[in-house]
Amino acid sequence: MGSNADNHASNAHLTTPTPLTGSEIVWATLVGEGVTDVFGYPGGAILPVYDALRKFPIHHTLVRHEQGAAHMADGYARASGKVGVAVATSGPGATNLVTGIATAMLDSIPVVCITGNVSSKVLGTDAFQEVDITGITLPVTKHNFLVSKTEDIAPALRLAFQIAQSGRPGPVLVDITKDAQQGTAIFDFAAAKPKAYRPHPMLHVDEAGLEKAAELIRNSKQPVILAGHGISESGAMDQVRALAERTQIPVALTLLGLGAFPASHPLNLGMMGMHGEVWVNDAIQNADLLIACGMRFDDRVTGKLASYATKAKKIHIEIDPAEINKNVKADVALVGDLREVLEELLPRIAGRDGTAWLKTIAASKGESAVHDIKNLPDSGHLYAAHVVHDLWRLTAGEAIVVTDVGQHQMWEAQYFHHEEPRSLVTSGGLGTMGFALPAAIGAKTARPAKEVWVIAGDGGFQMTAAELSTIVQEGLKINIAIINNGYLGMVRQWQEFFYERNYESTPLVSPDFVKLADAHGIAGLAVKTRSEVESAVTAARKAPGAFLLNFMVEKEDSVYPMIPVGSALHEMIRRPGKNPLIESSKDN
Ligand SMILES: Cc1cc2nc3c(=O)[nH]c(=O)nc-3n(C[C@H](O)[C@H](O)[C@H](O)COP(=O)(O)OP(=O)(O)OC[C@H]3O[C@@H](n4cnc5c(N)ncnc54)[C@H](O)[C@@H]3O)c2cc1C
Ligand SMILES: Cc1ncc(C[n+]2csc(CCOP(=O)(O)OP(=O)(O)O)c2C)c(N)n1
Ligand SMILES: [Mg+2]
Repeated sequence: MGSNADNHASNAHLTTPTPLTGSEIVWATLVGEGVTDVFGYPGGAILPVYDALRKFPIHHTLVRHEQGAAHMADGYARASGKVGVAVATSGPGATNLVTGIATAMLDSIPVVCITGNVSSKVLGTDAFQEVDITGITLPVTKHNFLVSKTEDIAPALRLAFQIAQSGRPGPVLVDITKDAQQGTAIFDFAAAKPKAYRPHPMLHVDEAGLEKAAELIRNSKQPVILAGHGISESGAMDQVRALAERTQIPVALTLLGLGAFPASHPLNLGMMGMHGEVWVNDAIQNADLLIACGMRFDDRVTGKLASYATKAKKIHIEIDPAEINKNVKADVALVGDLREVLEELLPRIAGRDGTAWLKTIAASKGESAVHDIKNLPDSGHLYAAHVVHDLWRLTAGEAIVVTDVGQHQMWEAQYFHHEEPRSLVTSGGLGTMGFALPAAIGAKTARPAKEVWVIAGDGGFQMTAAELSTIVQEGLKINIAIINNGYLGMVRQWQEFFYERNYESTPLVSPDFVKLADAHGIAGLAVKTRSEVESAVTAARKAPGAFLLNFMVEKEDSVYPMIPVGSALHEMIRRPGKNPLIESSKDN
């Protein structure tokens, strides 16, 4: 643990050009960029940087595995909107970051990773713990740098922060050789400022495009807004809401869009895609206009492209020109920052009557809700849906939920209703198991006043469970819900549906998670019945420190509905049988 807030010497460096070592320049630049927290793990090639940390007001969280550092920086960024920072040594330290960097890349998260490397004189000689980490991370970073001169450190780091946050956000890696860390140069923070960010030449919205979009909206009878992750990244929540309310157009959300438009809003339809609600996907398939706001038509969202929303014109509002016409052809592309584009579009849009279309959707909703299991009377079985639903009821409006990847992630998306942006932290694009526990540490560090819940599967939790020690060392109040179904559940579900129930390598033996927590000094409870859920959640919330709940849920439950890979959006697998699995949307 290293909190160096009582050292004041550093800030003066920001205004007066001063000779500093490369290591000091690293921290002085981070201070100048407003960084207060970093997540990392030391080693020989980054040791000069660690040695200089005590002089700067930056808190360092010591992780248990560098993958954790990258996920923590990522969770920090997702929960706060700020840049997350991870630090690691050369060789294995750097390669351990890679999964976390790729996770941030796929979901466009601004993260800066700083790695040490061997001295520039021995670069390329297979020196001890030398890897070409800029080469390795080239395809999973937005940009990366190999810095071998002390005077280049500050400009590279400042540029890294600019690149990570500008346009479509993403991870940037700065690899600094040991001799550059040890050398001395004049540190001039102001002079190291990157040139003003020049948006991509295509980043402009032309009058004609705006007019065409307004006309399509005016003439549409069955429009749907597709709300994505770009809404929270752009801060366009108010503009999207204004668009929906003025035009009475219903809003379907991607997994990463959840929270960007309030779940309780009457125009909110719910999640679209592979495990989205049936009425949402049906509305998209029957739409005559889709207005895509900061979403990239992922294959989990579109299903089979050839039969995706064939009757609909598409307006695509998106900051990255590479996303336009990548998966789905746009009739109108408005390339730019979503909030800015909507601010230009909104004055051109008048009110319209959406009653008929909203009625049609409401009619399809009644019988096809996914809110089935939670409406069942208590049969003595504990379903994950019960757990997530109770968690939502008890923490509504308070909690940031950080999920892992698998069935529990989808049940969270279906049964936890997010009202605010940045209240769901989840790995969508890479779908990285092991993400939740470390990402929650990042989220709690960024927003200490918020209640933070991890919802993880028994499989994914074990991938990064070592970070329980980090929680204890940092004294963080994080609540952990393990949805323990004894399986790599999502893979088991695919085996059930598509591989004749051949449960090869998916049954999973786990430790007693409550005892594991206890060994770390973390309190916990096992929960086996539905009637215990509420009191257990309340106990966890009331406990002063971290708390782990091991929910022993039904082993072979599946996530419904589901679009099989390669099928169209309307070809969903529905929950089999009728009673007692009643499907109704009454209890939401
Ligand atoms: C097991 C599993 C199941 C899944 N099932 C589903 C499912 O059923 N439904 C579902 O929706 N997803 C599902 N996903 C997630 C899915 O894989 C994608 O991650 C998700 O759909 C992407 O959502 P998005 O396009 O909103 O976000 P991103 O992939 O983050 O894309 C955001 C887009 O917004 C753009 N953008 C960023 N900033 C701005 C800005 N300022 N202005 C304008 N544009 C901006 C970016 O360039 C990018 O194109 C699943 C994932 C897993 C692991
Ligand atoms: C690092 C990694 N390895 C493999 C996978 C493939 N995978 C996706 S979901 C899943 C099962 C997850 O099991 P568990 O954590 O128990 O969650 P559950 O689905 O049971 O809720 C697997 C293996 C993955 N997403 N990430
Ligand atoms: Mg499991």
